[in-house]
Amino acid sequence: MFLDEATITVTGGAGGDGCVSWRQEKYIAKGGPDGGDGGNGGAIYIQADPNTDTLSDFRSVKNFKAQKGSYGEGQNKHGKSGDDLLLVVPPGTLVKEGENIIADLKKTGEEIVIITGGRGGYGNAHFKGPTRQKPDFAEKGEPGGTREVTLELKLVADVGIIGYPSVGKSTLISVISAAKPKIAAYEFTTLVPNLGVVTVADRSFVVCDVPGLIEKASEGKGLGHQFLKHIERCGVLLHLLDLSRAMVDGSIDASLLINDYKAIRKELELYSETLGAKQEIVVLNKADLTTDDLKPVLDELAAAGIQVFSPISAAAHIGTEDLMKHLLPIALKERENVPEAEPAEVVLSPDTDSGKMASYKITREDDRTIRVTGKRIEQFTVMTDFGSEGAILRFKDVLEKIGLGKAIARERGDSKADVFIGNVQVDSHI
Ligand SMILES: Nc1nc2c(ncn2[C@@H]2O[C@H](COP(=O)(O)OP(=O)(O)OP(=O)(O)O)[C@@H](O)[C@H]2O)c(=O)[nH]1
Ligand SMILES: [Mg+2]
Repeated sequence: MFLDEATITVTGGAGGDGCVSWRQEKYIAKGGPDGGDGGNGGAIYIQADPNTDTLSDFRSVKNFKAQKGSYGEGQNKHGKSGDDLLLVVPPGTLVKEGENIIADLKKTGEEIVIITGGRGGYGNAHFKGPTRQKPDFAEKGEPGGTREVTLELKLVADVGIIGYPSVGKSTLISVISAAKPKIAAYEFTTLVPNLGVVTVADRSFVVCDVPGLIEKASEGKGLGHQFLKHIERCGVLLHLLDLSRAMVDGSIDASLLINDYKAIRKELELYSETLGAKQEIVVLNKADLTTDDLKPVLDELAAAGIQVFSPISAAAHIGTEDLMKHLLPIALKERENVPEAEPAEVVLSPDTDSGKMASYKITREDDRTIRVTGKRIEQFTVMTDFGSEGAILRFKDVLEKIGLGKAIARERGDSKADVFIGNVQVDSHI
């Protein structure tokens, strides 16, 4: 198994600012307040999508921001909400924050709201009431939150390359993918499986090259045995036959290829029913070693029930591209045989904060700093426009109502400590 990983930063769209505006009325300089609310900022979703194969897109672009909400305007016009942003990942992707798993997006369509957008600020029309006829302030839009998350995907190989030692399995994977395995003319060069990602057009599939198999591999002989369980999970097998193993005194003895093929098949079938039943594509490698017409050889193989897709030369890059084009749809189709997707679900991380204004915590961080935390009170504070007298009065009113003003005063005593609500310093406004 191969781990694909990417760390990204997601930022919700900021809410748009509310608007301060007055109705235009005949003969009245300043009509009633008609400033509209700002639009909410866009959220970011992460969704499992079977049309994506790896996390490689997230290695080039790492910062994602949803759209901002628009400003409110006069005549009670509310700002437009920012567009949400959808990030698609292959099914099976884990979303983690540090070591915590926040979502396991197993099935097609499963999604998580990874960050919400900021709320749009209220316009001054919102604040009109019996005690406030002419509210001359509006809220600022709430900034979108930011989170750093890690995406993690265990890649199961779609295609397993099998065959005798030295048939060119590692050479092939090195040609079709960025994998850099050891390649040598002696047997059992490969000691552990190599994985590579093959990209054809805009899709990818994962290929696994395992140590060579030999007779009695199913009983543990050679090295291949312990890796048969890896290829048991592949969607399709790519069975490599090696022309050089059938060359006797310059001519090709097809019966030797048939023997090789059957010997490997026998081991697969003995190892497990699953492996024996797996779809298989047979290719004949090292075709560059002869200029002879290979048709009679292929015919003889076909007569023995072995359909060779094509002769290739991994080392000379002959036929490898066509082989990959042929494999792509088969590999993708096999993925569908993974159990059918259940209806989409939304996974949300638990929220420990009740979201009420009065749900807050006061922490004395050190002699000089007191910090108030709480989702709603922090949101309210960051949205307050401290440049406006009216907004500051409203801020003080709210603190009074929930008893926070007194609670801060108690904690602060005579200390003159700086007071923050979230990250906003507020001691000059309380
Ligand atoms: N002429 C020729 N030689 C090839 C071709 N492909 C691989 N070889 C050679 O065959 C030898 C074995 O290649 P590997 O890719 O290491 O074979 P392998 O199947 O991975 O071998 P093990 O890991 O030992 O099972 C090397 O010397 C390669 O250069 C080919 O298409 N033509
Ligand atoms: Mg090898």
